[in-house]
Amino acid sequence: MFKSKWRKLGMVAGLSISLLAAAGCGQNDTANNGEEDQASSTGNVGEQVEFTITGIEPGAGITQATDKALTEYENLSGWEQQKASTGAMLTELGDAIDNEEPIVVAGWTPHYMFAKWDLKYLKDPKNVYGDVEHISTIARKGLKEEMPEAHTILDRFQWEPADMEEVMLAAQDSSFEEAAQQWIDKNQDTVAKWTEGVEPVDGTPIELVLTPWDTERSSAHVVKIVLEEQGFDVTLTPVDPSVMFQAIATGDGDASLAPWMPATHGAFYEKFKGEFVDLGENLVGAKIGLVVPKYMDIDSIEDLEPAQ
Ligand code: PBE
Repeated sequence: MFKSKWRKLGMVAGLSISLLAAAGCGQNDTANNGEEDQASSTGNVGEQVEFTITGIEPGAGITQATDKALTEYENLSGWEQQKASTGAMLTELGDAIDNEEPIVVAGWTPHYMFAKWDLKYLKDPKNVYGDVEHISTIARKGLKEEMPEAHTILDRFQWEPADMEEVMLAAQDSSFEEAAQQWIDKNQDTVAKWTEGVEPVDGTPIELVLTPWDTERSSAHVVKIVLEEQGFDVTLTPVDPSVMFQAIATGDGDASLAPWMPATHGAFYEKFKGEFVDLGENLVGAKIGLVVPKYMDIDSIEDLEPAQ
């Protein structure tokens, strides 16, 4: 509602609000199709989105990166990040797209948002959001010695963004348990490579710590089933990224497949560096950044206008 007010103000820049009201503008959205198209491609995007970036959960790495972008980009002076939840961000993005309105969100890949809608990353000349990310596997100190079977499987676990997307997509219509099982059934050869020569165990408990996003639900559920088939009793514990590193550093959790590196969780990684073991990448080709619908006529974060 506020956004459409700003859209109209952007469209008819120069007219006063009272004149707008007198002219009855904004009363009938559907009669304004031509002008709306114009509003999508011209005008002050900052005003149209109320100088607000639609972010996600306060504890996310991308939320930290966006706070950093707000200080590093001079042209974002006076902008704010709205922090709520991934669900709320996706709802707002979907609503904006239904109405062909401008919106700037904190987005990432892999995610179905890019399959569902025509979106683009804004260029990030100051490289606040980093470049290509990888997702790492980390383990608590001592895991290798105490649970060598689990350690071997965790160390070998590696897949492609397309695999992760397949599980994420299938889980939309079922559950992560079912989607992960389906993926495993279809990829027996890959799974066999992860478990080759590993001795079965008898109910050894193991706790995997993950972060609360679908990317990590996918990897955690796949590895959970693989470890269970090997005889482990697996617990999955979702926490914020900062707590994930802390849990592995203190030994409260055994391992995590969830750190996005080097940019997204780099600050947490550095904070706990030396207190956990890095088993290397489990996926290459992730990305975070500011994302807009393709119909918006901007290409770079630097194309956003300051609030003053
Ligand atoms: N994400 C998805 C998370 C990591 C995985 C990009 C939203 C974040 O911490 O930003």
